[in-house]
Amino acid sequence: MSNHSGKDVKIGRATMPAGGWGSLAKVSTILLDQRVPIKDSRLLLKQNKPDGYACVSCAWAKPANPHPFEFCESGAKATAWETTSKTIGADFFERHTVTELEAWDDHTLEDQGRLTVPLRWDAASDTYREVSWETAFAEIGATLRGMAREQVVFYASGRASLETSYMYSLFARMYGNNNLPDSSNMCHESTSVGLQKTIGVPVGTVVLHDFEETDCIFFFGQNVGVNSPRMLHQLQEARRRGVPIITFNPLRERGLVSFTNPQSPVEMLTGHETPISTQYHQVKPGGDTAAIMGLCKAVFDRDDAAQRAGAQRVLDVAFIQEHTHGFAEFEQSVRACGWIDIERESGLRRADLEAAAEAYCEAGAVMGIYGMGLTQHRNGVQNVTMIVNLLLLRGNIGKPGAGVCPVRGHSNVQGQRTVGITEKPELAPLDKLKEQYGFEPPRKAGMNTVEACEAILAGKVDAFIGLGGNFVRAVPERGLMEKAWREIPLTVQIATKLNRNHVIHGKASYLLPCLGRIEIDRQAGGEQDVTVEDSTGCMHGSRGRAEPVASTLLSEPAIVAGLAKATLDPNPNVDWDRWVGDYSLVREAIAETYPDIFHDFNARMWTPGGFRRPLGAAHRVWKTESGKAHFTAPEALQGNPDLRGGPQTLRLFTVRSDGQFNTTIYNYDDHFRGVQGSRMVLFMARADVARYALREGELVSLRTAAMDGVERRVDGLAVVPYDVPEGCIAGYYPELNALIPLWHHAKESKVPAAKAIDVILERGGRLS
Ligand SMILES: Nc1nc2c(c(=O)[nH]1)N[C@H]1C(S)=C(S)[C@@H](COP(=O)(O)OP(=O)(O)OC[C@H]3O[C@@H](n4cnc5c(=O)[nH]c(N)nc54)[C@H](O)[C@@H]3O)O[C@H]1N2
Ligand SMILES: Nc1nc2c(c(=O)[nH]1)N[C@H]1C(S)=C(S)[C@@H](COP(=O)(O)OP(=O)(O)OC[C@H]3O[C@@H](n4cnc5c(=O)[nH]c(N)nc54)[C@H](O)[C@@H]3O)O[C@H]1N2
Ligand SMILES: [Mo]
Repeated sequence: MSNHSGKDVKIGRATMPAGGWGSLAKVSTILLDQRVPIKDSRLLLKQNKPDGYACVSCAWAKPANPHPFEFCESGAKATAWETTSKTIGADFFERHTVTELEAWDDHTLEDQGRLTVPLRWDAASDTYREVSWETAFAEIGATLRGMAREQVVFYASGRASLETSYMYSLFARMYGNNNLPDSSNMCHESTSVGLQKTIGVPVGTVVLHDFEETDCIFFFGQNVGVNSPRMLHQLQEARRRGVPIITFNPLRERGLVSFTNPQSPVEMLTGHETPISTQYHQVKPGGDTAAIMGLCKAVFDRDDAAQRAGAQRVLDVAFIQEHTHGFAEFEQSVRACGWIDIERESGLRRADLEAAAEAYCEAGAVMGIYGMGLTQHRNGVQNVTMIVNLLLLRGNIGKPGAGVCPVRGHSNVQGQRTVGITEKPELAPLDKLKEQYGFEPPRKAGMNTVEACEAILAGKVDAFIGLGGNFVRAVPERGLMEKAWREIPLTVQIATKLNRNHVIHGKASYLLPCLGRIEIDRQAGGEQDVTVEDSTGCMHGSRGRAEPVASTLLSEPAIVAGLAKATLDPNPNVDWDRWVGDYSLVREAIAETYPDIFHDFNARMWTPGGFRRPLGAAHRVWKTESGKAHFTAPEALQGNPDLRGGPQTLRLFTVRSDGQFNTTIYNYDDHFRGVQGSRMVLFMARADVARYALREGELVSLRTAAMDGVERRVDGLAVVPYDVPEGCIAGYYPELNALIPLWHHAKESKVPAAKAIDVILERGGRLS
């Protein structure tokens, strides 16, 4: 099996804008590769439509009046990947031992197709063997019943519906713990913490309509062309109105530079491109706090000048007075911060930051959009609170066209948190659950992702249940984690496709294959619909449209119910079977637990554009400690306070390509960055390539610059000269996760700091 090491790499020029014919060609290739039946390729017309299914790719908002083709290259790939006609059953696993499968790469594992039968690992033959659903549930239930309640982890990956997620979190709490880590612990937890404490909501305040009224967009560390391409429609429309888009990103991302709308025949034929970013600032990884300090400093300078000239103030003084707290301290910290420090830590020049601040000050309504480039840092929460600071200076929260817009990842990751998948007991309505179901919910804090990893390393996790995802591949500290994983007494994975976390498994291991959201879900009460929450806090119905790939699959609610019934003592207030027969009953239960958000859930779930959850901050009602929006003075400007190597270190940040969805690797190409045939590459500034006397395509190794006695290295990376700042290199997640120490995470949110890892480069890299 090829390991697709850096030696196979072809480096070309990335000539296509985002969208465009290149994207369309990729869509048809993947439909063919995955042998998607013709009738199912028409499914794409049902994606993100009022009577269709919610795309299984990203969480971007779904408009009330969708485009005729409300899908993008990424969504089409995700659909093809799920509705593939390739399947693997018991015979596949008889032919391949698990040890053999471990040598297969991520792409090859998933490319085998959909899992179709429940499987249990058999130690004697080292193979997965088919078991009946009844046996699987009974055995897992019996084992869980005998375990220490606080040593079982219930992970969720962000895709499962609101209905499944509600049932899953109830299962965990009835079992006896709050160990409900979620992929958002590796993703936007910095947002949930940072926004909650500053503006009193854990999610963004922008809705689609705001794009029509905004005057200026600040865009930090999010790669829209690859990771949320449908948002390009809103950005393109804003650009047409002359709205400046000011981007901060160390890497010149093709999709942030220009866009061709694949849904516009004229643009496709003429090759017309809309330039997306009007200013592009190549900030140093981890330098955003410093950059935003610079922006704020320039805003204060302009306000000072206005006051001297007797002109209108630049700060929104009335808003600051009425609505905010902590302004004086913040102002002081900005004024005390010198441009020399700002320039050094951000890697940007004062004049450039002043130009960005000018656009900010001239705009009536400004949005701050951001992604993993801000959250996955030691100071990830601070980066988020810095965006809030910038917006508050001119009253840019709680008015049309303005606000904060974190771009979420998985298609229901935000919703899973909303309906109870959280390790933080204070965020779950425990008293309400007690009253509704008559049990004593656990009050002790559960484990988040990093804490679950720590407990696994310490041998303190007895069982790990995964509702989707590829945990061991997605987390940091690969070397130690893979070793410790094999010692977990029981691992259970509810999944659609075979992945690394199935072949690296616990001492007892089960794979439970489920229906995907695109598939028709038939239950006792007829065909069932589900719901999801998008990135803008809007809830949508979703109806499966494709024939299930196998009749042996169970739905996610049915699997969660099966596990719960086999594990828990019967509770007269929870009828798992009735819920599985009719998901509208689960929605009624959700509405009873969360009446403010979900009242009349069944009646409202098909509202075009979704129904919006109430968000105080969007109306300037601040549910914070002080009842006001909080300015927060930053603790430090440095992006990487405790992983600072010497001058010989490079700062690595990990990114995604258009050929992947997280650990799902569709192919080895990155057509936006012009790389073909390999993901084992390092994007490096030309000046650094010269400084190290390297050749394009030469293989090198990376070693983490941490003095903690753990050897972390990755070999066989091909050098690709690229437009990144000097001293910084970029490479792919998940291949480079072996380099991230587990303790290298955001301070308050514990999101692994995957965007700034100080490493040492060694020449003559071995092939891995
Ligand atoms: N096709 C596709 N779509 C996806 C996914 C996928 O893998 N493939 N994943 C989904 C998920 S779960 C998520 S969370 C989202 C992720 O979507 P994004 O938030 O876009 O995540 P990344 O691709 O990891 O990186 C984001 C960008 O941050 C930049 N960056 C890195 N470090 C810094 C920094 O210090 N400062 C700034 N300002 N920028 C920086 C990188 O160059 C990159 O362009 O996408 C979702 N959608
Ligand atoms: N270095 C580095 N590490 C990172 C990141 C980074 O940017 N850099 N990003 C982090 C982020 S933002 C995230 S969200 C995590 C992602 O971490 P995870 O969410 O754990 O990983 P995924 O790769 O999305 O999971 C893919 C698997 O989910 C299963 N699956 C797919 N669809 C379904 C479904 O409908 N139901 C069920 N039950 N299973 C399904 C399939 O078996 C597939 O193999 O990784 C994090 N890790
Ligand atoms: Mo994510």
